[in-house]
Amino acid sequence: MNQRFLQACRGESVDRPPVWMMRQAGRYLPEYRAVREKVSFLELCKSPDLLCEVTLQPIERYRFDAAILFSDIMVPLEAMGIDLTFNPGPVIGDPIRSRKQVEALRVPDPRESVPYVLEGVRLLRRELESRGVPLIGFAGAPYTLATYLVEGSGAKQFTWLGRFLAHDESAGLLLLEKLTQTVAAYLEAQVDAGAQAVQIFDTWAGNLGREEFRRYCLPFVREIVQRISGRVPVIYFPKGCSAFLEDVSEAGADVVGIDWQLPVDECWQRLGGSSVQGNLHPVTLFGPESHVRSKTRAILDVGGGRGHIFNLGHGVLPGTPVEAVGWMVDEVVNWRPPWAV
Ligand code: 1CP
Repeated sequence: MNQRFLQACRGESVDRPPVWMMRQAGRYLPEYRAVREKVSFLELCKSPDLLCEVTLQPIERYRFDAAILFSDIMVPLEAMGIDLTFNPGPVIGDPIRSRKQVEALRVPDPRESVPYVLEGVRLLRRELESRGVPLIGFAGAPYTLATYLVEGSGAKQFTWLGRFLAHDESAGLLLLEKLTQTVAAYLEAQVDAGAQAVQIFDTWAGNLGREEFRRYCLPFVREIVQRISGRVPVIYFPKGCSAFLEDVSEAGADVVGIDWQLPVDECWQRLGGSSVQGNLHPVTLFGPESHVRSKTRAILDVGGGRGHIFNLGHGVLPGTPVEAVGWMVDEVVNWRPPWAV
């Protein structure tokens, strides 16, 4: 088993940083698009065999040090009583905008509501064992999930959620609490099924100011981290929050995912102790080979070594050239810390 990724999560020394890429399994790979021509996105997420196949695609193509389960952050919410479709992003049939709707939401048992995800995790562990690659499970953070449930689809300003929290904050907090219970049980079930680390995606946390982050993200994420972190490493990725990383560190995650706003070494200092994951700007991969390689090396030279997991600063973009991902991975796997040369 390649232990590099799990060791780096725990801040142990490694020969070189591990590398994987957020959204590594969909979007840019022709072999993914070939599967998607045959089935809808939700059908894919609900088929253990297909989700397993798609998870393995980037592992077959590149020397990634970890695989991430193929699913979507919205999948575990359907059984709360949500009418969920994808076009191509999540679309909610009856957006949650009243206390009554929040009260009607259920907190499902994942073993009953998403058996296909858990079966997919078990299948993947078997497949990945022979390849020596660990498996990362994931979920959305409560605030980010709430943006979709309240807005009804992807949005830019989150005006409905802001309005809801301003008019009836206690109902909004109850929604975040129900999402917290759903996500924690979902991640626990993934760990029971074999996930060796988990990542919590808080893609829209950066829409909040520090005080709102402390009120609407931090306590809920901290509760989820407390339930999982003793068992497997937890990565928390609150995108756009580098202005208040000291507050982010209070979530207690083993690893903090960072976007491209600050260099890795400065994030380490401000986080005080956790490992850091990131942070190549995804647009870099549209540049020529020399550009991709030098930007990758620049991050390794400030991060590198202990407590750094190489990744992009957000998900790989649709249309990213497949060769560019190869150049990036090649730089990481051949990099050695200066003290080892
Ligand atoms: O047609 C398709 O194939 C659907 C496109 C798609 C895919 C490939 C969606 C809809 N979700 C996914 C998979 C997915 N989503 C993964 C699997 C792993 C992988 O691609 O390697 C993961 C980890 C996610 C997580 C996710 N979904 C996030 C958090 C990460 C991030 O990128 O910020 C978010 C915000 C979503 C919501 C979502 N689902 C799909 C889309 C297009 C979106 C974004 C909608 C928006 O614009 O707000």
